[in-house]
Amino acid sequence: MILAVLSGFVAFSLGTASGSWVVTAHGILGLAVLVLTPWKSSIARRGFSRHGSTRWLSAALAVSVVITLVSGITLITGFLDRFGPFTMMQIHVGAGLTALTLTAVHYLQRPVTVRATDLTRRNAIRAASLLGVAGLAYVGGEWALELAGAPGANRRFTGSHQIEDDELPPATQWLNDTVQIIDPDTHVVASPTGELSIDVIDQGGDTVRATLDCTGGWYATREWSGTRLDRVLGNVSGESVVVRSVTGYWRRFPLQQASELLLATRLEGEFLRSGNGAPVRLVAPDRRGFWWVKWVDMIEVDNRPPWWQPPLPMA
Ligand SMILES: Nc1nc2c(c(=O)[nH]1)N[C@H]1C(S)=C(S)[C@@H](COP(=O)(O)O)O[C@H]1N2
Ligand SMILES: [Mo]
Repeated sequence: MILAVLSGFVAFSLGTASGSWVVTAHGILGLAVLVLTPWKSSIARRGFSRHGSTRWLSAALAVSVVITLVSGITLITGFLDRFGPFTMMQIHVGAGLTALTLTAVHYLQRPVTVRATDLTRRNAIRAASLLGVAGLAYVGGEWALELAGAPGANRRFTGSHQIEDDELPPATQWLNDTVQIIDPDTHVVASPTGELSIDVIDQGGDTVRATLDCTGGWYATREWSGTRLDRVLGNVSGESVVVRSVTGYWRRFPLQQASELLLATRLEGEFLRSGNGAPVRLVAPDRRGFWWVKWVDMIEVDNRPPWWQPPLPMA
């Protein structure tokens, strides 16, 4: 289960197809937890009648594991993207993290000591067959989705479903940022080469086709245009570049990657809408949506390493 959470975290941060095996591994580990459920629940039923004080904790753990599994499977099938105010991915991640926390508490209350005799050949074979069964279930599931024509059958390797070509990417905030309404005529972006007007960025003549893939579970491949980031940096030296939003939201990138990043003023040739980051947003190909800083107002280069930031945005 710990492995399932770890692989889930990696899958969440992932943007390139080379790491898609992590997502597959996450699916197989999740199914392994599912295969173990009937067996574990009979142990739990006995435990439940014996220990009065920690029963509710165990019950909450069981509920969060079930919600994690059900939402995970729902994500894969793609039949339902939301439940109430939450996206299915938010439910899956939230329940998964709750299950992890409750497992830690459960373990502290009833520690299980691993004995040398547990590491037998027999148990190794058991673990291998468990993963085998889960792997077969995964492959079988993929086939079933294909046959049933489920929306989940053509999801991206990240698990995200596609936004229709004629629709704008849905205005999406990371935690509690709010859409900014900014006057493009007076807005400037502070950069190492001075203050840049939106007009100048708009006339950069650079265009990229890139996939915006939100951890919320959707993606959209679109054409973005504006000015490549390296062009506005001149020959400044340093280790990393920070791209900041008027809201305070920011992300740090390796300076050598500046030529792959785009300051975009347009989406499919049209000026951006406020919800999508107007008048200027970052386009970060092969990175998950949370790297695509909207409403950019500042670009700074310094000597800190690129990893000098929270792994996921904090604001
Ligand atoms: N300033 C700022 N930029 C942001 C965000 C945010 O909350 N604030 N959300 C990010 C996330 S999580 C995603 S998926 C994309 C969504 O882009 P869109 O709203 O154009 O679809 O913007 C990113 N850029
Ligand atoms: Mo996102």
